[in-house]
Amino acid sequence: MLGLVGGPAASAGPDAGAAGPAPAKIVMKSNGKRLFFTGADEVVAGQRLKIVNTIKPRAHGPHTFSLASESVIPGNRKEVNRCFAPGKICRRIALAHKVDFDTGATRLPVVKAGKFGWDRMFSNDAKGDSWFTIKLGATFSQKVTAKPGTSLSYFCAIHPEMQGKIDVVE
Ligand SMILES: [Cu+2]
Repeated sequence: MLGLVGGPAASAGPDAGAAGPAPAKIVMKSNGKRLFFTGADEVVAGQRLKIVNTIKPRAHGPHTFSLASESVIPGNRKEVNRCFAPGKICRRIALAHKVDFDTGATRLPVVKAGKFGWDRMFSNDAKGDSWFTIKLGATFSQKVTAKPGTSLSYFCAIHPEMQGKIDVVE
């Protein structure tokens, strides 16, 4: 929807330190028209959370997996359509990733906020943890460092209708 198609594949995230239990997994998927996240809705604190991009970039361009508080994630069509306006959350996330708006490429595929790992959601006044991907089959995995009891909401800043939530448990 934004013309952020093409550009080099800058999104191959590291999947290092694969010791320990299998990571929880969230997959970016397409069923033709609809784009969505599917996968784990629960993760143990300290477990790894892996994001997988299975959507062909030629049709839909890049995606982000961006932790963001529910209050800033677009809740209706109007908010989705305005998400890239100056100061709005989609633009803020793209800027945090240093996305080149002409090519759709980024020099910063991983935005880190808070502690190491998945723990910080974008809010009205702070950055959150986010991964940018433009390559089919790309994955990114890191530890969930948010406290048990936290509910991490997330969405795609390129297709804000892609949304989900994962609960961090003991
Ligand atoms: Cu997307």
